[in-house]
Amino acid sequence: LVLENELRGAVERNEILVYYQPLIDLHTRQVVALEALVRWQHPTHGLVSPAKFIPIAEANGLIVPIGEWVLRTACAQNRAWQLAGISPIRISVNLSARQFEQPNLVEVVRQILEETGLEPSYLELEVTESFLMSDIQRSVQILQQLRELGICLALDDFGTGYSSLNYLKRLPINMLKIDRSFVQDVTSNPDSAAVTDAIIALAKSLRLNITAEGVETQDQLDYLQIRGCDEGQGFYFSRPVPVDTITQMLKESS
Ligand code: G
Ligand code: G
Ligand code: MN
Ligand code: NA
Repeated sequence: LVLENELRGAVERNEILVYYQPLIDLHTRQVVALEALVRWQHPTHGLVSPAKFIPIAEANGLIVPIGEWVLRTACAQNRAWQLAGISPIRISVNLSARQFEQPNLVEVVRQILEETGLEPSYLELEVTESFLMSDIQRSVQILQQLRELGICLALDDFGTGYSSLNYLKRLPINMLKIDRSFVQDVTSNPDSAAVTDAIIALAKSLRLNITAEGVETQDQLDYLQIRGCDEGQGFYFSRPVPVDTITQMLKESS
């Protein structure tokens, strides 16, 4: 409860930060995208994980202004990197169910793109099956409108939700992100390997790009690369890091 009260105003007090984690093209080994991951720099508790405060913010609606702030910050930062001469990459931002329910979501995204001057193809939004499936007809409509802005859409945590394949083929998305629970033991658990193989095959037959999350070892990377995964993300490459650290990494590889 204390945390909840303190979360109100955390944005205004500049306590909310965006960390960035690279996504690597497994064919070229270049950084092709960054996922924006929010953090709360609490004055006494230190760095609070989103796993702790996002559920609170979801429950009381604060996720809407916080999520919008993260989106604006990430788009503005990506534009700033491009202006600084860094090779253009996508910025990927997580959307919460509450944001997706807002009637003005598409307009907010359009406005942020306009305001920051970021070319839409360099923005990706991550959505999850669970909140799309509650009203599939509306979801398809909203996703279509977002696609028409020219941005990319990724289905996050794929394999953990309840999506029927019949729904999946109707979703106008570009990318599937294999949940890290499968990647974690893909080289030791035949069931995880089977699910991972099936998701990759599914993505290919639907002509979707495929990212593996939670890559932590060379063996996992080798497995995913041989199976034809397009992109990888995980501690093997880099943890989520503060903006100054990622800026340095991008400059060194540009
Ligand atoms: O960065 P970390 O692994 O601690 O994130 C934990 C969870 O918080 C993940 O499920 C991630 O998707 C979620 N998360 C991180 N940043 C954001 C954000 O800006 N918005 C939303 N809705 N979720 C986020
Ligand atoms: O739900 P979502 O996929 O957005 O979650 C992203 C979260 O996954 C972030 O909190 C990030 O810290 C975490 N993460 C990223 N890479 C790895 C990894 O290699 N291993 C583990 N355990 N977590 C990771
Ligand atoms: Mn994500
Ligand atoms: Na995920």
